[in-house]
Amino acid sequence: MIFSKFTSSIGILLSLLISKNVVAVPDENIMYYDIKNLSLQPPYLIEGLRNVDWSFGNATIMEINNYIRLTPSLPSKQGWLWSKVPLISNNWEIEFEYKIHSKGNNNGDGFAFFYTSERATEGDAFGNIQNFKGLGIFFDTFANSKHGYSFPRISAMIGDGNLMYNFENDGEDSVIEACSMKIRDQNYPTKVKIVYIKNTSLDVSLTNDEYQEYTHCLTINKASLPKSGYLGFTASTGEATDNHDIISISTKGILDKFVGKTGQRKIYKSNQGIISEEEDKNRSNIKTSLLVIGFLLVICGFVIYLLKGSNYNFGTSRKHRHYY
Ligand SMILES: *[C@@H]1O[C@H](CO)[C@@H](O)[C@H](O)[C@H]1NC(C)=O
Ligand SMILES: *[C@@H]1O[C@H](CO)[C@@H](O)[C@H](O)[C@H]1NC(C)=O
Ligand SMILES: *[C@@H]1O[C@H](CO)[C@@H](O)[C@H](O)[C@H]1NC(C)=O
Ligand SMILES: [Ca+2]
Repeated sequence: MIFSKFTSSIGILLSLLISKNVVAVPDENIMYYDIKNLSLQPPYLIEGLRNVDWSFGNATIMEINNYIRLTPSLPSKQGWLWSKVPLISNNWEIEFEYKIHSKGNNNGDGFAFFYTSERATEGDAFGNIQNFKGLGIFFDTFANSKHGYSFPRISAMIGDGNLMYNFENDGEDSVIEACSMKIRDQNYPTKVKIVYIKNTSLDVSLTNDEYQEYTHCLTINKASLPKSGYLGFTASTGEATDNHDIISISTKGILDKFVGKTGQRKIYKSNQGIISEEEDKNRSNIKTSLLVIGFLLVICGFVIYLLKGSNYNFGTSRKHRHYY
């Protein structure tokens, strides 16, 4: 009686555990912390006509509730948007939304994201200096020379202050990793995610109309960036033109104690192709439930052993008594 009650309650427990909603998994959010002074959402202008955390210049305009237009679709423009404070986290994740679009047919040149020691210094690398110190990721929509790959091209370079980004060959001398993907004239809002784990890896993934989940673009292994860096977005046009709009920026620090985990997960992702966050979570859910089930089975076995043991003793002692 007691035993059958016990097994049925174990059965209920097990079935509860197998349904994944009941399984306790560590909250993934606690490995991140939001960095408000390096993030940006509409309305962009809060205090009068200023933004307290970001400044912008040259051809760049802010349409208060809609976008920050780095350049309009007009010839020979350049513009910039830079954070006022540097990012100082060892490990971080930056997500931003952008839109590149125009009515014309001759489109370019593109925009760039920077994490650099200097800020707001204008030049010929999509509106920023060519020998920046830190990370540059270029969203290059115009092929300035011939290549064996297609455009638009997303490419990454880590500069030391001497290395130059050469726009005439689309950075071929200095780019470390790159991928080709459609990034202009998309119907849906498009996003980029950049994850940096100090001295370990830098990952870039993005979305477009075709890939609405984050899709891996490039990884730089053993990436090492300056200890702190300002965040910048710059764009330029020449004869080829586009509107280059930044819509939102979200910056998060990743706590050091979670780095091994995140690093591993990222490597796992890039080796195994793209696994959505949801699938990833399910996998760890299953792992957790298997562990819990295993543990319960051991306890269950132990209890059965004890119950059987006492039955046996009881029986034998009775037999004993009978025998005598
Ligand atoms: C920006 O925010 C981060 C984290 O929230 C903080 O550590 C840092 O001191 C802030 N910087 C400035 C200049 O306020
Ligand atoms: C603004 O951009 C133009 C190119 O469009 C450039 O020639 C000019 O030097 C820039 N202005 C400033 C103040 O840097
Ligand atoms: C990271 O790399 C830099 C430069 O390569 C080096 O000076 C530093 O000691 C490294 N830090 C860690 C924690 O490995
Ligand atoms: Ca180019």
